[in-house]
Amino acid sequence: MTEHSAPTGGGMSQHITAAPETIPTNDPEAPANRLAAEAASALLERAGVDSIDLACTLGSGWSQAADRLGETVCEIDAAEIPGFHASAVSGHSGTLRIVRTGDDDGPAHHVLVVAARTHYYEGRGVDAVAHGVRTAAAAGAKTMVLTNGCGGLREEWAPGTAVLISDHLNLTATSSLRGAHFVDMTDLYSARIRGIAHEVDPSLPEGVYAQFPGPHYETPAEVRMAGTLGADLVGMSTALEAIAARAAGMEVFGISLVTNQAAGISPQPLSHQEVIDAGREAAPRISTLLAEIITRTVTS
Ligand code: 8IG
Repeated sequence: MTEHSAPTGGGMSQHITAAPETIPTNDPEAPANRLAAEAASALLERAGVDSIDLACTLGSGWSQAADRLGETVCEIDAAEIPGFHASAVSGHSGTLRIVRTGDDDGPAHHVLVVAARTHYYEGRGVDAVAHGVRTAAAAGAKTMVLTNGCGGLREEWAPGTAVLISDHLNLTATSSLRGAHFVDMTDLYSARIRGIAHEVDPSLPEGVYAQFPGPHYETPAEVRMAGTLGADLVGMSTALEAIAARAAGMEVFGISLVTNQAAGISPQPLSHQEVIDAGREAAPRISTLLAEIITRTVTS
């Protein structure tokens, strides 16, 4: 139990005892923040670095990007770091990697590559979903890069199209924050880093990403609803992580790989195999793209 000072009517301080899971997420003593601090220490110690500059979570289709970022300082089985779990989904490897990147002549920069995402649909709760982001922040990352594979609502976006996330709709009916932790979400997805991405590839489209809880895909009616609400992309990650990243003070960049057209957009049914295949086909191209965006961001 953690002691909290609560103001009373008379201006006196009264000690109340809060159940750990009710401590607001802006309190460093919240279990989620303590666990993230522990994970960050373990990670930095294993890597032998003082801090990281940027972290990137790899979603479906993006796993090759880590190899193009620079020299691997260390790669760790995620299950060996507090709070991380072996990944449940095929196509997700379950590792944490520290990579040294940047110009040969300039200072070294360190990137944490999280290939161990916990999805909301795994049922471990929102703190598990946000753990990678909070660990990155605790390890010093100023920037959080979130990638995913998702369904596209625009017919012109063939599977294999990369789309910059300009904003999101959180349709999970929950938050990664708790308590009186009110955080501004205006400009959540950094216009500055989207600008860097457009320097790398001016043709990159932008879109609004809707996070559904999953694990089922949407019905065609739900996809039409999402489109009416303003979504261009539908998926099962990213929004809750972006919220936690912004709350931790990080600059956020999101990029989606359209691995399939969302239900009802094309006449074909969705399949997990289609997702894997689209990712494999797009991997070399999008990995190079992401590595270039990250390298420029971390050195800018
Ligand atoms: I990959 O069509 C992938 N993830 N919700 N809908 C949702 N998540 C997805 C989809 C999709 N494709």
